[in-house]
Amino acid sequence: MEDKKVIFSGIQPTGTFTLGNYIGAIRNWGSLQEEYNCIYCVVNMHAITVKQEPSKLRKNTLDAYALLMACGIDPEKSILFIQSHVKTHAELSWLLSCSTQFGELSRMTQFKDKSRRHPDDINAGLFTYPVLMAADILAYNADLVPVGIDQKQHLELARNIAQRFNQRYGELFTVPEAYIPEVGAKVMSLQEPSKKMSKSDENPNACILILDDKDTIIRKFKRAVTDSEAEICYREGKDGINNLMTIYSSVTGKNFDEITSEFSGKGYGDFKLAVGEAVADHLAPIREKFAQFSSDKEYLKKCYTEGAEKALAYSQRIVSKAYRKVGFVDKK
Ligand code: ATP
Ligand code: LTN
Repeated sequence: MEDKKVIFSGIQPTGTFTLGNYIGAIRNWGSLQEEYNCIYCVVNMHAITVKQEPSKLRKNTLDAYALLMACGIDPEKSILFIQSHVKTHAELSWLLSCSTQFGELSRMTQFKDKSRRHPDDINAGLFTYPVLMAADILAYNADLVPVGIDQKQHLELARNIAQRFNQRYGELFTVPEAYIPEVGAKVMSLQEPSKKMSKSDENPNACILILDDKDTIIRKFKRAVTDSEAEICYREGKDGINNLMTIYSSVTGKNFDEITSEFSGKGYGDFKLAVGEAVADHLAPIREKFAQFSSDKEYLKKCYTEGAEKALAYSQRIVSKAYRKVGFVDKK
């Protein structure tokens, strides 16, 4: 690959992607492809840290792959693959887990949240999840990691692990930086705008899925929780409206002042309808491309097989060096 900076990111195949996933992360992935060497991964190994039905996980993984292609990730330009196809991730994860402290992992807010939500299955994988994420990133010596703000803490941990390993065994890993969008780093639930929009929300009106049709999108926005004022402006305490403004800004490119003047004198009903239409129009081409990619199973298979080969070759060089550095005996 050419001598450009390296980008790595991943997404879990835990369901259809939400507008939050799209605005906070995936949308940027496509636009970075020209300027960087991009490596993107469907992280199905992370997904099994919470209970998954095997047949559903298989389908969700392939759908996630096709959906990333529909969102503009081109397997000719980027390395696009499925995590479980590339063994170096699990191998490096073990090495890095021995350079990660129990105390560090105990402080991770995602672990605390997910343990609270799944009290009957607080498994070791859920606890060491961030180590596997660090392995994903460090195995490619990635410079930048485009994610939503909720992943910042995991990224800080990946940086600490890289630095600790380098100090202990000698320079090897690039210390990665988070790449977080200025607007839309955290899209909130449409029903409880103090909580992030999440695929796993039980209330279907809380999140927009990127494959929702136009009527569904508009209906969900019409029901979005706002406030009792009638003023469309970005201000502390107006969580619902702030969220709608963020979404509208992300899909139209307009800034908050422009949005406020566009809707001055208009009511929340008009604004919600405009946001719904703008989002639906923005997502329509993705739905069409998804239908096309997901029906061509052979092409999909060719893409993920080649992606995995490239990812393995790339990461193997770095992981072999890590094996040598810790003192593992060479095989040949
Ligand atoms: P789950 O609900 O299953 O935990 P999730 O919706 O949080 O999943 P992930 O696969 O964990 O999705 O995240 C994929 C990417 O989307 C990450 O970079 C994450 O930061 C980003 N992301 C997730 N939710 C949001 C959101 N509401 N706003 C902005 N970015 C988000
Ligand atoms: N933890 C991330 C998904 C993820 C990831 C990664 C993101 C797994 N490995 C490597 C960036 C880089 C999440 O839940 N969003």
